[in-house]
Amino acid sequence: MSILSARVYQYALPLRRPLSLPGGLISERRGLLLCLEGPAGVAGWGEAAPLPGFSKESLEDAAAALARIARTLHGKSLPLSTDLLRDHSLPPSVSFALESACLNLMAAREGVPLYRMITDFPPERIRLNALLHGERAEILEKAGTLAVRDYRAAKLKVGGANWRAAAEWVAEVRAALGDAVALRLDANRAWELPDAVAFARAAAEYAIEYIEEPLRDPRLLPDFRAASGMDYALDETLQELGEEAFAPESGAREALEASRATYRIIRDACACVWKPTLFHFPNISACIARGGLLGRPIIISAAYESGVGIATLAQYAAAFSGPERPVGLDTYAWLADDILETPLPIPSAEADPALLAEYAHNVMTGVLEPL
Ligand code: OSB
Ligand code: MG
Repeated sequence: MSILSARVYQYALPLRRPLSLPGGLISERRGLLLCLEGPAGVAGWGEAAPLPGFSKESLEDAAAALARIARTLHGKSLPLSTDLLRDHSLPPSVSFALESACLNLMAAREGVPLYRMITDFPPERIRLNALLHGERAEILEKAGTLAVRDYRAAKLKVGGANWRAAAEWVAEVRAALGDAVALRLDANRAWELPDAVAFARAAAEYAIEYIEEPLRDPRLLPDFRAASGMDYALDETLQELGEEAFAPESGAREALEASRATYRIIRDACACVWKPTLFHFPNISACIARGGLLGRPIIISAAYESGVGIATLAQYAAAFSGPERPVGLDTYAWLADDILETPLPIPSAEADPALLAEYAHNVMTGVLEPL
């Protein structure tokens, strides 16, 4: 199938409340959409929404790169050659937009959801974790509702100068959650090893599933696990790994043997949190689908994308995380509006990826600004 047209749009969506990011407070989410059109009017959408403070590229960088690659796509046939993509050395958000627009177009043409382009294994639903982020009182109130809403996991941000205060906060949230909901933590690399270990020992009685990125220095993650007994997951560290870590298992083992430290960091991780908007390169999906990252479990996660991006991430979640492992799509709840005719049925404890794919076909192009 050939690409007949490639259009780029810009959106700005209000947030329910200002979001505090490393780069400052934002009150609206801005991003870019790529719409590829094939024969007989079938369309495939992809989203590039760099997150200030987390993405290396700015929105302006992404817009320039997306517009540039879009101009080369007319008449190209799908699947695109990886060489073409590498030649353009696209920023991660744009690489994700392009991959997902192409996969969405191929899927639309076959009348199936995107995840069928990656896997034959068809989960009818995915599970979502609840994100506990915001004011203290709100977090406790939300935590108290999750068990009856059938959530299986919640994710809480921890960190800060005082590990004792962090452990007390975890105790309070665990009390509000009850015992039925798994509790995941994220320290965004807040601590030196001794404080992280002290925290983990104090928090152990609150049944922590894992903590994302406890350490300022990720090379010490295996030591953290050995000393504290707490499982850790990789997030920021993934973005710093070489591409050899993503190659399928056998090749990766050899390549990684050369760097034993990296091999241990991945091997000892209980999961890898993958946010395609923040971290992506051509062919990464195929590499991971074939067992890259030493086959560690993948938790697909969002970065405050619009409904187009979130519905796509639900497809990736179906393909990479499977039906039982809760994934991180709850950032959608922070948007006060969407560019879809019908907003996605999120927040919720579970979702049907095929249904979300259908919702995401109906983009309100009238509210978008052509680039
Ligand atoms: O630190 O994991 C993070 C979103 C944007 C940027 C960074 C992070 C996040 C999330 C996503 O926490 C939500 C989730 O993983 O459940
Ligand atoms: Mg994280």
